[in-house]
Order: sequence, then C-alpha cells, then structure tokens
Amino acid sequence: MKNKFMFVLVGLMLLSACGAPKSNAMEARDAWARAGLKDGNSAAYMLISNGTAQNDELVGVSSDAAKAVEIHLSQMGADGTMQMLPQEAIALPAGGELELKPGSYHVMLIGLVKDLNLGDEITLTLHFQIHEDITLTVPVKEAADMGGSGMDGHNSMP
Ligand SMILES: [Cu+2]
Repeated sequence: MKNKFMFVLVGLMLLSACGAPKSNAMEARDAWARAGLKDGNSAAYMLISNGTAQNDELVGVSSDAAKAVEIHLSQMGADGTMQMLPQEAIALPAGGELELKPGSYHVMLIGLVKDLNLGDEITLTLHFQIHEDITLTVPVKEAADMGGSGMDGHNSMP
C-alpha cells in the first residue's frame, strides 16, 4: 500500500510538471455490451489501459448478468470460419492498452439471466493478477450500431 501511495504522489507531481492529462492508474473505458435474449449469449467490449508501472494481466471477469463469464479471443480458423478460443488471461504490459472489440478479445456472457435490450445496463467486474478489481457499469448497445456484426462469431445469436 505504501508503494502504491508513493506512486500516486509521483504521478501527481509528473502531472503538474508537464500538464499532460495522462492517467497513472489501471482504467477501463468505452465499455459496451451486445443486446441479447434471456438464456442466450452476449459479449462485452472495452478499452483497458494499464497506466501503472507494473506489468499485469486480466485474469477473469464476473457479472451477475450471465450464468458464466469467460474471456475469449475470436480468430479465423483454418476452415475460414470464426472461432472463439477461451483465454486464461490476457497480458496488460505497463503503459500498454488492450482493446476488447468485435473480432478480437471479448468478454463472453454465457446464459443471460434476462433479456439485454438497448439502453439496459449490466455490471462487470474485471479481475487482475496484481491490480485491484475494477467494477464497470456497461451500457447495452445494438451490435448493428457499432459496425461489428458478424465479425466475432456472435452473429448466430437469436
Ligand atoms: Cu466469445
């Protein structure tokens, strides 16, 4: 805890020194989830920035919006179809960014406990190897609005 406090102090000094609005924390932003039906699946996306000085990993995600939550990577398979590969963890290098987006890494929501409609919100908690959890309120957006339809294997959802 002491180290962390020192890091925040140093970060504040750097901020005031150069005036750049750069964060020194772990942050997740621009999160959104696809609309979906109860008992079906959905996916959530976001941008995670590791502004800390430590390499870290995203090791899990939890939510009460679905029966199970997994981290997936969509990839084009040898047969030309999109496949989703479950990921144990995703590296978050110090100072790096990780974009979860259609056709790439995503948070897979398996077995929705209720319909997710445009304008609804769900809660996701991100778990890291080192950093403390981050809990996010994630708005539900129609996939069609984001131009990502069909890119990540979720287009077969009802
Ligand atoms: Cu998936």
